[in-house]
Amino acid sequence: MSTSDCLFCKIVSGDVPAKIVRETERTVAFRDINPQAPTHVLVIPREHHADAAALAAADPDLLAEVLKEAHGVAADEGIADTGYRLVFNTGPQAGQTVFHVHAHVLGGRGLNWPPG
Ligand code: DGP
Repeated sequence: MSTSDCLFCKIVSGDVPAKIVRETERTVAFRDINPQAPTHVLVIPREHHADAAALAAADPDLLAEVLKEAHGVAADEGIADTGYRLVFNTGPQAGQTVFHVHAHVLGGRGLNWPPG
């Protein structure tokens, strides 16, 4: 998929609105449109990479920054101490629907394991 067709690239550019909660020069964090928990925030790199594997191969420092920002979101949301879950759905069978890498930050309620 080219970046012009990518929903999350459009959120980065401001062409699609989103509730942004945190930003750095290289990342954006915004609330999921269909929240699965009281806190459900997506953290993405501004640059387009299809999934976590592609980002790890292309720019591991940027993947580390996405993770750092995910922990920052948890702290901002007040769930860092109680616990939260970070998820990178990677590929269709794992439920990935948007092919611009994103970390889900989920918390604010008890989370079951294993996931569905
Ligand atoms: P995944 O299934 O892992 O690819 O997660 C994609 C997530 O993106 C899903 O939880 C719903 C969210 N999402 C889809 N479209 C939009 C949108 O237009 N705005 C926002 N904020 N989130 C979206």
